[in-house]
Amino acid sequence: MTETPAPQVAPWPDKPLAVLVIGAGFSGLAMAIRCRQSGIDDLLVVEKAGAVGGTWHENTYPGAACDIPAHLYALSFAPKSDWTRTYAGQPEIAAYLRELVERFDLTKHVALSTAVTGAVWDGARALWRVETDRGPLEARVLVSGMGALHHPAVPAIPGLHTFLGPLFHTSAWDHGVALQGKRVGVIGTGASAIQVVPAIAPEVGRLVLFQRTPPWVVPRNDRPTGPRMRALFRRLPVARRALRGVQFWLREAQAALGFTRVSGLTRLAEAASRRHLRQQVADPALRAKLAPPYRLGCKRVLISDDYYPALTRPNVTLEAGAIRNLTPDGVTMMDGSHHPLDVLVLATGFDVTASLARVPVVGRDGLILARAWGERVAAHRGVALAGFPNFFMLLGPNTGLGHNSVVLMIEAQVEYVLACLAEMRARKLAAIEPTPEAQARYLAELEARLSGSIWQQGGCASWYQDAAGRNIALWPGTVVAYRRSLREPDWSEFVLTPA
Ligand code: N01
Repeated sequence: MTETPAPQVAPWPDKPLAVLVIGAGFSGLAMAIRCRQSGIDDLLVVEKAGAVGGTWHENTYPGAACDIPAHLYALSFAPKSDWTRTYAGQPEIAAYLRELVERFDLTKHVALSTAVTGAVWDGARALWRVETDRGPLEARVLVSGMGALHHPAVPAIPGLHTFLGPLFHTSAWDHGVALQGKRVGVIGTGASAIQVVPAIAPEVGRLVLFQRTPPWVVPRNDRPTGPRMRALFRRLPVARRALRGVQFWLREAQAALGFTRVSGLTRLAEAASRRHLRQQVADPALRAKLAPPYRLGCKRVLISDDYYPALTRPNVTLEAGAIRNLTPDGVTMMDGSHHPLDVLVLATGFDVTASLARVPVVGRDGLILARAWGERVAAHRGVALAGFPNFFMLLGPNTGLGHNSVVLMIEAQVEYVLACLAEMRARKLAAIEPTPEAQARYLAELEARLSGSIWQQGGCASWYQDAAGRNIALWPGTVVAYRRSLREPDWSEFVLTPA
């Protein structure tokens, strides 16, 4: 009888690691791959889920897909020739991320089902003491790849928990709940909702979509990528790179042409979106409900070819009034009307501040991350933090994008961290952290660029903003400009502590 080989798992380290990465999504895996390629093998990625993939492992709601073309949404050093569509669906992206583990021989570097519960900087030993639900770990350098869209925003609707039917958030879809023939309510009309609604509308009995603010929607033009095209990309990598280049520069041009401001480009895109609405929705009353009352680009611009048509189905109702409360059997509106429901889906997005500060991190002299961020969530160049030596964040504050692939931002940050690690080795440093002055200067420049931006001036509120209305999520420029700002770390911006 042949024995089944035991699955390979990361051995639990018994001495301080060179690098500990939290999270095995795009950020954590990119960091791990590039560390190994740079000769850093003393590395562990801890992931609380039972599989790698991060947001692409967790968001399995029907219709989940990426709104950036697949070739552009892949890591530059881990291309994939055989994406099956222009825009990949969640299963294909999650599979891509899982395959990276084997492709780059990461299995023994990834500890799954391991949640980090806290991290404390030990100044005397110049290392991070990290608590996990599987035991303690120590590491010279701690990298957070925890992501910003992670902590579900549960709306404060009175009576929410009195609803007796199944109720779940899009990021924790309950696949055990059959929707066939059911009366289903969906609250929210963001990127998640516009994918869920067309995916489930044909199977449910009735769907009521509760809209607070209508989004701007533009055409998606998604297509399958046929076997010939895939074969071409496999045989001729230059063709794949050329396509990725076109996809990249088309998006960069939008930012360069002023998509971060109310501009001529805004008016052009608004006209295209209104045309899209006119072409897809014949009923003027429904069209009026779907007309956004703010400037395009203020919230994330949504791309879809099947969202508006789904709203014209006879079994779908768009409810644009304000919700008063939930009852055990449905949703009651401010005007007193009542929608009886069997299932309720919260497509209400994420709490960015809570996501970023989820794990209690304590830096130098007992400085608590949440307290350091009391004034404003911020990081030097979006990556490092004054008061937190040898700590780096991937996709940290103000490094998300509205116009291009965030994978490009992650890669720039990973290279910046690697440059810091190389400098630490070369100069035999015990610790590296940005100076408070450099961080404050960077933040002042950022704030100046954000103050006149469309996200602040476009007449909307969005998840990009914190409770005080400041944009803490997006980078206000091109990817090229961000990459340039990270290419050569300026060591005068750092406190370098010798070993
Ligand atoms: O969340 P959202 P999301 N009563 O915050 C509404 C990424 N993503 O999960 O606009 C009624 O955008 C809220 O209304 P309003 C992407 O970066 C990417 O959809 O605040 N409604 C809004 O309509 C995206 O931007 C993909 O007035 C309430 C909705 O809930 C980010 O994730 C796919 C409410 C929340 O929309 C978040 O998208 C999916 C209340 N009390 C997600 N509270 C890709 O394709 C909130 N709402 C890559």
